[in-house]
Amino acid sequence: MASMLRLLLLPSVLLLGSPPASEGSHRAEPMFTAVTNSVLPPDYESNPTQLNYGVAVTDVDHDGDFEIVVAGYNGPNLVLKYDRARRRLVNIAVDERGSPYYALRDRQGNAIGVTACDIDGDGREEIYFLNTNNAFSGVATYTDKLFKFRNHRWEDILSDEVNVRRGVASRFAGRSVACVDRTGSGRYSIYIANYANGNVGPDALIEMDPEASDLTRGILALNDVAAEAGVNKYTGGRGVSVGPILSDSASDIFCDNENGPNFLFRNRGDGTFVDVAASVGVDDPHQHGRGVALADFNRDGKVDIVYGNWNGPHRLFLQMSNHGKGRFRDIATPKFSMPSPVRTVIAADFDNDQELEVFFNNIASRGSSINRLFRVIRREHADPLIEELNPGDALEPEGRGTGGVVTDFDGDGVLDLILSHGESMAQPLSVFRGNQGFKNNWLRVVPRTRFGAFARGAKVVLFTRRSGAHLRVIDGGSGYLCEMEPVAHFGLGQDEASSLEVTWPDGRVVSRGVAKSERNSVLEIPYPSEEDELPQPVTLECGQGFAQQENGRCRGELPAGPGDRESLALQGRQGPGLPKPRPGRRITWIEGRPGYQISHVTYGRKVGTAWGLDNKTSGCTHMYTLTRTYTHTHPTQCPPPHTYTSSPPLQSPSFQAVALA
Ligand SMILES: [Ca+2]
Ligand SMILES: [Ca+2]
Ligand SMILES: [Ca+2]
Ligand SMILES: [Ca+2]
Repeated sequence: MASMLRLLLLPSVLLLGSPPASEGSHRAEPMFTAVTNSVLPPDYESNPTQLNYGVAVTDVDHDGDFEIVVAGYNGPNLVLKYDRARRRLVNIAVDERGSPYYALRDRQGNAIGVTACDIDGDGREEIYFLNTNNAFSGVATYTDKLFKFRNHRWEDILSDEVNVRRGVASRFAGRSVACVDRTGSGRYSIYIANYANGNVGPDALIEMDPEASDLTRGILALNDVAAEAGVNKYTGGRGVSVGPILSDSASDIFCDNENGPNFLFRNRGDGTFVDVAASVGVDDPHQHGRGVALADFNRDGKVDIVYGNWNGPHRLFLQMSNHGKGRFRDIATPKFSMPSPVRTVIAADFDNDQELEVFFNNIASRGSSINRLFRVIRREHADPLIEELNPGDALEPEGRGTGGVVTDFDGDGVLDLILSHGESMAQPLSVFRGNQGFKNNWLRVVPRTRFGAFARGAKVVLFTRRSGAHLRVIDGGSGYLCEMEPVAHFGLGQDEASSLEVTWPDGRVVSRGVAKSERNSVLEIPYPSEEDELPQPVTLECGQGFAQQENGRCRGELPAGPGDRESLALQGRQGPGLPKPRPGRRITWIEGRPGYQISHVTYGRKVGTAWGLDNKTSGCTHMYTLTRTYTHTHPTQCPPPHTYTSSPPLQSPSFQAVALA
């Protein structure tokens, strides 16, 4: 039946793409093949035909492999584990009270949003389900659930006496939930995009109160810190995504909302936030946001935002720099932006060709609505090229799409796609395998927190021999109601990785080379220990366009071109008696390494926004983040960060270090 449908529908898609003849065969080749019937056949236990919503990927049974957690709305939540021997996804949250996963089923809850992260620092991710029982907005009749593994099973800690007493469990109807390490502690808070009814149900931010918790007994006292963090706003909450969007390392939060402007909460660096959506141009006040994803589409080291608006124009916001101030510009083409009943949006490299795809999962609520797939191709000196692809079986014209995730559950290095359906019709989950790019190189990077959990919100930059620097953010919540696998998945085409750099939300950085023997593998990157703090920089091959800096890290080595170049006088030179930068003062001084001076700063291409310089006198590494305000930080035993404001503002500078004669 499904294949029949496919045959009937495929021609219309080909027309829809109407590619030039020269590229036709390439683009028309279907990206995905449905493998539901072999991997997850519809049945009562593992793939019930029910209303499902959000999907998250985490390691539920703590064996090192990911499971797929599905929010069941009118049925149980599911925990799908890949059985390698049988090549099947199997629900381990079985309907047996003795099962350690039994509570996760929570049949009573009308779950829609789900996310996972380590909130107590025991190295294992907790799982949060947002329930919306009997409410579209305002107050619901059943609380959310926050499950922790303790006493050899998963238990809801929101119903612990201490948290009932504190009244912390959200009873508000909400939508997405996401994880944010707002202070860089390695312990995560849960951001809850509620759907307010007037002044009932502001967005919430729930985290552990360490003072009142008893970690040895697994008793976590929880607080809603939304007010102190500055995010307790009232809106029609929809999509949420977390990562260092404007900040260099700290986690910012983007929310695309309904019936009101979006929020872009910039982390002030201390775990409190300020909404800058309007000033950077992503408030989109007249549209109704749904799925969202973060990615760097033009490989300039700045995080871009892609999201869908409900039956409104979909956005692909590239982050620009405008006189040192973050600014976003929508580069969506008419085809890409074409309004649709969109739910989840996923940005990933499905064919490992180095270029990111964007997948729009639409819900066929009033008549057919195909899912759509685009490739965003990076170009030198121009905006990325956006071309429409054929999603193949993932077209699902009659699919009531409500959620979706990517993860490589079978470990072949090609991302798999899982789609959930529901709302207006009970439908089973669908599972898709990629058809393309099996000969391409890839690398998967899994950074860990200091506690050993997945480092959601961390930034991973992969330097390559030929295609520059590729950036990924470890997902803490995206799509719509969903959370992707906690992996930086890089497709490399025929290129090879040379080195990588991980930046944690607290600003810690690890740079390391990537050996030839590590090609096509999964690299675990632990949080650096104190001894690793100031390692002897190893010699890295940074790849084309990049050079290793004195501090061992790869940075863009060439200015973008004469047109972008602007000399900025840096008249000072290291030595006693030179003036220190002062707040409000233009940079006229910068520390350099003995034997070197910074001759000038040029506006140019950059990978990160920080450049490091060693000061041999103080033994401190000074990081200069040259944006409108620039931060001067000392990672070890040095004075705390100071912030200066430059005037006129700087943007995207690159240093040229010149040896003194
Ligand atoms: Ca597992
Ligand atoms: Ca935990
Ligand atoms: Ca691709
Ligand atoms: Ca796979």
